[in-house]
Amino acid sequence: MKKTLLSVLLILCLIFQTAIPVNAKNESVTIDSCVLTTSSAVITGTTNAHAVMVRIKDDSKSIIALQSFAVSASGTFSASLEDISLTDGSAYTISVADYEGGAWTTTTATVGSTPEPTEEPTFGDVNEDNEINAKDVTMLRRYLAGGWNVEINMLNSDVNNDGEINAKDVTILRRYLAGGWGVQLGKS
Ligand SMILES: [Ca+2]
Ligand SMILES: [Ca+2]
Repeated sequence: MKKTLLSVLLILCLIFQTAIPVNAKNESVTIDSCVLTTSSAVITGTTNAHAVMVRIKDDSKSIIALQSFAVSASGTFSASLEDISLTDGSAYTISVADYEGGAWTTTTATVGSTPEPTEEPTFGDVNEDNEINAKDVTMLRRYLAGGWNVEINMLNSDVNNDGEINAKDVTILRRYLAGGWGVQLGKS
């Protein structure tokens, strides 16, 4: 009788040992960030799951993308979806779940919500043609003379970067173009 009980216990133990990994699904998922552009999406997050399913839906609930991604050993994922078509300025519903099943973790993200990196000014390129030459001096002089309909790049035209556009900037730009020794654009 005792032997039977022991074997039953042993069998139960074996069942639980093998059963635990099988039942260890439906892990919860945390979405840490979503960056959407008009052609791509990068979704990062953390989970104990081995893999995740990522779904993107538009505002009419149509599925735009559905793709699985592996989770790293440290429990993070970075899902990068390429060649998708998203509308600039529109909001999308991003859902991520354990690949083996379970509830979706959902968030919304807007295309283009991340600001573009600000461009460094090209000091001296008054007319924004990507060259610094005599034309820029002419444009700057016309602008300072109050020339009608003169459009200049204000950041680039402050040649000595002192916050003002005036005759000093013309002088420095001319010196620079003449190959003046020690003339640096963007420095007063
Ligand atoms: Ca120019
Ligand atoms: Ca200046």
